[in-house]
Amino acid sequence: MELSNVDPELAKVLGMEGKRQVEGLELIASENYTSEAVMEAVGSIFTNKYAEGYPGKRYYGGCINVDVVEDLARDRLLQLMGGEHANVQPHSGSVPNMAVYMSMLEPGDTLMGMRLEHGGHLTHGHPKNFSGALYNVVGYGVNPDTETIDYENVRRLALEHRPKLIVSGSTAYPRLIDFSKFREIADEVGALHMTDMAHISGLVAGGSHPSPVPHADFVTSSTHKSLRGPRGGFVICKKEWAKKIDGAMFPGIQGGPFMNVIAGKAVAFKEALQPDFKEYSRQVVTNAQMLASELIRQGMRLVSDGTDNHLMLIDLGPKGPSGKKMQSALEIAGITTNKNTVPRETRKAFVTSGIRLGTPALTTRGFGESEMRQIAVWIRRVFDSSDDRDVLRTIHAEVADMAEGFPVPGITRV
Ligand code: DSN
Repeated sequence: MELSNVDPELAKVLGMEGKRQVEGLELIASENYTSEAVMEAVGSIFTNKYAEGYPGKRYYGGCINVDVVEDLARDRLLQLMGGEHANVQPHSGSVPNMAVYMSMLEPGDTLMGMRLEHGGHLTHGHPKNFSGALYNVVGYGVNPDTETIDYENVRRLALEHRPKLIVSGSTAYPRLIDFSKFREIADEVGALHMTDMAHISGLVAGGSHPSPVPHADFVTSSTHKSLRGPRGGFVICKKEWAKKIDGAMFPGIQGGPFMNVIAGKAVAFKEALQPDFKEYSRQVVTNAQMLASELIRQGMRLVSDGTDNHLMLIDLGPKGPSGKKMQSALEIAGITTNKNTVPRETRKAFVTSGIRLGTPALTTRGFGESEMRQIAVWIRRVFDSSDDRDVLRTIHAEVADMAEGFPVPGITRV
């Protein structure tokens, strides 16, 4: 391997990361394993090419091949998701959100989005994010009893504050989102509607979650979560906004696109168009629902009492270990998760009272319902013994034993 000749130090860490990914259980709801074909494209010579601009209209020569790549990615994305225009250049999931805001809003305009502690994203108006700093943000949340989106309250807030743009979508919401209701509310108050479907884009692609595309003026997403592509983002919009969105992305926000990553996106979109991706997305949801019901059977409390999608939030309660503590105990046990705020959070955002779990990555490895039952048992044991390193190490050995039977794409040797 050339890398170990050139940089043995880096090669060593890469090997250790391979071992971690193979031996552990990846339950971070926003992570996944790309296919070898996606990694091949991302690691290809397309990384050598500058291509500022868009296919047929570049600021550099020599773009004959990368134009084909970007057209493939855009066409496949529209074939997969529907919609009228796609931009596949965003380096991440935050960038398309910024592009929509920059092209549709003036600083000081009113933006409505879901509050972070109720499941929204930083870019939906958090005060420490550019979105909260530049715009007048009105946050909506979940009903405290049902812990599901209170659409009547969203409507009331929209009528009161008259936002120019309403954002639907979330990063930690375990239930289906009714995008048609957001459309109705946006139309009632004369607002634009943007859906950030980053978490569920793979489920939408596979037909396991209703699509926001018919109901939103703009649909944004990252590509590396349930959609199983390389790290990056995209935006789909109506034709009337295409020029503004493309201009906001480049030259407004970004410079040269990562053509190697766009090549990886093209491959991932092709993979998501195959019939087995539908089966994959169904299994992600089946696994999540099994894990959720088994956790409840083990006596854990889940926000909204379950899940309709790929993720769930364990509410550890004010007396249990904090999210921070539970995350690190689970990590010692070989289970990777992230701490997360819960709707009635009493602790700080870096501590939290919740743990977020998701099944896209394990489903890619071939985990099914019987493994989910066992994982629920381990999580309960970690919860009960979060200070007992012996118990955590014992669980780690059991976890590694199970994980060994499920290969990770692209890792043949550890
Ligand atoms: N950081 C991502 C997540 O984990 O959900 C959101 O962009």
